[in-house]
Amino acid sequence: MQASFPGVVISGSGLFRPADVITNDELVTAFNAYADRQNALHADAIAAGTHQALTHSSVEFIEKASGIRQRFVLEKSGVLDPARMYPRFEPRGDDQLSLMAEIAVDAARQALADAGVSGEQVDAVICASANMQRAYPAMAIEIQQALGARGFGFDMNVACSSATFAIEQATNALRCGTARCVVVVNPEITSAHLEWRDRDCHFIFGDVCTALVLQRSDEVPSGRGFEVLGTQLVTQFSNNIRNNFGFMNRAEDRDPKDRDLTFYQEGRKVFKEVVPMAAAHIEAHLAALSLAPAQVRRFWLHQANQGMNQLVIKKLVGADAGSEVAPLILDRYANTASAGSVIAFHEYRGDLQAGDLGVICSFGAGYSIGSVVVRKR
Ligand code: CO8
Repeated sequence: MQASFPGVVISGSGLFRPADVITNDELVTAFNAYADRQNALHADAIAAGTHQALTHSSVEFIEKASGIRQRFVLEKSGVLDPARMYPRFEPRGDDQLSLMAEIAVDAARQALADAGVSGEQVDAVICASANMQRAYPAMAIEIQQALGARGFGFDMNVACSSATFAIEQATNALRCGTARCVVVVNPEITSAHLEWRDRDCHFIFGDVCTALVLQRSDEVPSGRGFEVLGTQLVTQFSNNIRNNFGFMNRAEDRDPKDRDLTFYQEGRKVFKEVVPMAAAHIEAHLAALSLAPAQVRRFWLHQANQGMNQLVIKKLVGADAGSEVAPLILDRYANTASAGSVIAFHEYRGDLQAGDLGVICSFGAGYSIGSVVVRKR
């Protein structure tokens, strides 16, 4: 006898967006002031050829190479201070809600309201993000308590693909009956692990938190939400996006300011290698569901680089990134790691009609690619 699994529906979404915005102009002005200060500080060594001078950043380069025009951050004054170049956060006591949990709870409450579900109905919380504020206890358990949820919570990190990988974990839990209502949150405080002093990457990231509610389809009123038709994940090891920060650093007598203890990448290699992988992945996932890319009304793609999305969507359906087939949000938000494709879903899902198909797809460090095929109910 074949087992029958319940269907799964994404029944709500939420987005926390910080109040602070950094425009490219502000970012480049701060970086160039930092570069000038460093060059003045090392003027003798630069003249002697033993120290490399820093080169100015440029708004034109950033917009042409990435499509990013601004980013939201939790705290901009520290980032824009040429004597500091990273955000300024007040430490909080163990008895206070941590910052990462705070933004996750905000997004989660919005998603629960959107789904028409209360905190007590939630029985699993997955906190999926490219970086966690602390080692333990799990962020998800703090968020679970703040929401008044039951059941269990756990953290997971697959960098930019954390959200889609979490959607698969939530879907499996709902299908297997180990949960009935799952909240997936993606709090991304990228400003704290981005190297703002490196002009190759200082423009790339922004802070946000997204949240999704997933439920068994028989518990969601018909006509509401998006049915999950399938999820597909793949990983392939690469050193081209990396951050070596971790609990071993102290034992290795590392300088906390070492360059490899924040985000670094071979951006051009990532671009070239990930684009064909992502397009082939989506095509194969759709084929496994007996669907063709042309049948899909909307692709909510990972938001790292406008040119990457342009190549992926051209390969799949011949459309343009930024069109209604593949909306772009990275011009306003920059790369928000795992949250990018979920922001696109959150902001560009209201016009879909019953039966319309969509694909949420992330790609990034690992390498990791995750796709979720959905149908509007
Ligand atoms: N201003 C002016 N010039 C610059 C700047 C700048 N800011 N930066 C670089 N240049 C110069 C370079 O030095 C180079 O000069 P030259 O030709 O003389 O050597 C020239 O401009 C061209 O540089 P690139 O070849 O590097 O430029 P690209 O056209 O490749 O664009 C990008 C660079 C935008 C980085 C592009 O390669 C890209 O977007 N690649 C994909 C990156 C990507 O998707 N990465 C995914 C990372 S996200 C992820 O997986 C999650 C990680 C966890 C989150 C971390 C949060 C902190």
